[in-house]
Amino acid sequence: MRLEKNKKLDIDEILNDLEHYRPRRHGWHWREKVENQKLGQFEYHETSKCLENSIPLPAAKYFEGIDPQPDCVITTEIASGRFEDDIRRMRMAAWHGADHIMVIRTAGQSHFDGLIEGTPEGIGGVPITRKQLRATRKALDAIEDEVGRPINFHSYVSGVAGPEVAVLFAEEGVNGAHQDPQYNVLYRNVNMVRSFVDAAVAKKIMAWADMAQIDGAHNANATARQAWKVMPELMVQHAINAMYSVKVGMKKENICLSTVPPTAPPAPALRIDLPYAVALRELFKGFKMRAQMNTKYIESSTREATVTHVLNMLISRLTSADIQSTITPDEGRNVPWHYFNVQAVDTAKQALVGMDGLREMVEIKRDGPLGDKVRELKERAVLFLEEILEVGGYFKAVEEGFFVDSGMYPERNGDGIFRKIDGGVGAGTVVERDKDYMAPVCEHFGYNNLPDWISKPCGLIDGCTLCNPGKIAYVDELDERDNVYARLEETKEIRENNLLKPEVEWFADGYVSMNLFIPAEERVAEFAAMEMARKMGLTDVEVIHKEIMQPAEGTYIELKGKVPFAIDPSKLVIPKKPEVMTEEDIRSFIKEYPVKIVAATVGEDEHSVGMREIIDIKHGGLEGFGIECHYLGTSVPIEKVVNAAIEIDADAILISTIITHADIHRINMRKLHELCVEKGIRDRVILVSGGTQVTDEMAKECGLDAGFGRGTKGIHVASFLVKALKEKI
Ligand code: Z98
Repeated sequence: MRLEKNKKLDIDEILNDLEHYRPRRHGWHWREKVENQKLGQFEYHETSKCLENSIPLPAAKYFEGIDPQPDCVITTEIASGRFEDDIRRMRMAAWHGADHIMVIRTAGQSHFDGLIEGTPEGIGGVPITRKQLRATRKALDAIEDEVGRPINFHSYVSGVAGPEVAVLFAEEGVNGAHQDPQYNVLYRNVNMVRSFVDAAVAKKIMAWADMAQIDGAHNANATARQAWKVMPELMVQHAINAMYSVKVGMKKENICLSTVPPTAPPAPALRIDLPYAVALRELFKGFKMRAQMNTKYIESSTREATVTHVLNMLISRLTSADIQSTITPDEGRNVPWHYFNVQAVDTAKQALVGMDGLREMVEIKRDGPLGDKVRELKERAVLFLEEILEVGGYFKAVEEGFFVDSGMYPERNGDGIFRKIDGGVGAGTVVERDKDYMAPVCEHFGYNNLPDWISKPCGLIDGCTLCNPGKIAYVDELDERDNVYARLEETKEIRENNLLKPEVEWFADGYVSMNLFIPAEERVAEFAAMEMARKMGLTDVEVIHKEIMQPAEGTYIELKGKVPFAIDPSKLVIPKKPEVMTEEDIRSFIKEYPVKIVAATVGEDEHSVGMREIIDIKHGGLEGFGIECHYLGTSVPIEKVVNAAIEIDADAILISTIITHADIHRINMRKLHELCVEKGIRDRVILVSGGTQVTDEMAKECGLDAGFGRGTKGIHVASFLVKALKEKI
């Protein structure tokens, strides 16, 4: 399957013959770092290979369109509840620079006790099924070809179905997963013995598939009442999962610590987070750092989240990050907007590239408070581990509530998470293998009573599903109502007739977001805003963010709601997009053919700002391109403008008319044209008019060559002049 840049992903093509689709590769892909990479006018020290197709940062237009890609993998989390919508968002994110796409549920993947099939719609995320994974991998295979960089596909190996999920992921070419038995124990109340046995099996399979593993330590940070108090515990959790994984046979470079800066402003964040980051990287040399973004203190403000994110990335650049994660507040407010995902990816790209080479100039000062804190944190973590040994090991420690306690170790407040060794989901399900236990599969953890002469266990059964993918049983939709075809049917009319509806979560859901400032106190503002939205015809109105500007003066509100209509784009009257030349092309023409213009606000019109902005160098006006501008002022009679043009032998006359009373703007435009004809210069001089009410059509009707309305910039006029002059040469 090949994608065409200007064509949408075709879901029918993805679903076609999915039964036989096989992932092209296994394993994780790290970005390929390029030393001293030269792009445009600059040299970069912490970037990787560029993409073949991408959307650069908005300011790239001032830098020859370059799109440097940081050296670390960049993550985005995408899970709208429907994979057919997720894949479109993945493509957009990939074009902006994401190469780690986590398909998650915001809650509950680990509550599934077995594998499910088909593609049921998820609540707050996508339920992981074979069909969903396969369709997504197929789309990602095409997307990675399009952007020119492998994309890591990722989800969770958790819950009591963890080992089955791991096999499924290995079969379907999933490249990374969260796997941490402690997560199940602490947050999902899976029995601890079961969770660790399952983890050994799952990790073994993940190691075969060369998947990257992310642990779950960050969840202690997000769950703890005061997130920075669990810093010593976070290190302990990392240590337990990391060593357990090494013992099972995972490569160190595939084991990623999910590390999160524990605080956020208004806390003095860096003073706490930076020593923690340094201590962690020293203790865990050789493992990979997945720099998770702080989620504990993100609420609904995208601005606040962005600042925290950038501070987090300052830490990544001052220390190290192999994977940089991005999260938007949308997970919390259940609005998986495409564009916020993309913006968060851009935030990461922008911040990391902006801080390129920082460590060559700035050094972390070890003597002083940072060094002391680093040492203290390590000591606390080591003492924590020693106490675990003293009480009889990890299981005992969990029984005694050692974890997610609100005290900073060794302080303990007795409010940690307590679990019993014989309690929780799946308790009592672990049994010792019989002496003659034998499993004819290759990647198998633990005791397996295979005869000595067998070199490949699955040879006994003509291959396991990892060695012989032909054996994988593909089950299509099981639910007659909840399946991808039924969902596509709902939007068929819109798709087939090429209609357009705004969307947020799913194709054609009709959702829009709106920003309002209401001059009232918070509660009144909230309800007034919702009423206003309903009066504007929105349904399902919900406030998604609010901020008090001043208790009495007013409140800023963001809300979402649905519009009931669709638009037929074939019925739109879309004026032709004016072609704008590049600044360089305009400048080089003018250098060769010097251009002079006369400009004025005409009639009895004292508005000077519009015309001045078009001319002045500061905001990209005509002067900046080397055009010689003779500005005559305001309220200038047409005769005077024409005479001035004759006097200096101008190439063009630019008039500005803001006042339209009694159609004076049209009268003046016509007069300009007629006077130029009368004086015999009309063939030689280009006539242009501008103003808030002016349109190109109107100006042409009045005999001029062009008209420019609202939003015009110097470059638009300069482009037009150069093109018109080229025709005359
Ligand atoms: C992240 N946004 O890390 P459910 N296993 C581990 C996890 O950390 C998680 C799950 C499973 C965060 C997401 N993490 C939080 C180690 C979740 C899956 O809700 O139990 O399915 O979570 O990127």
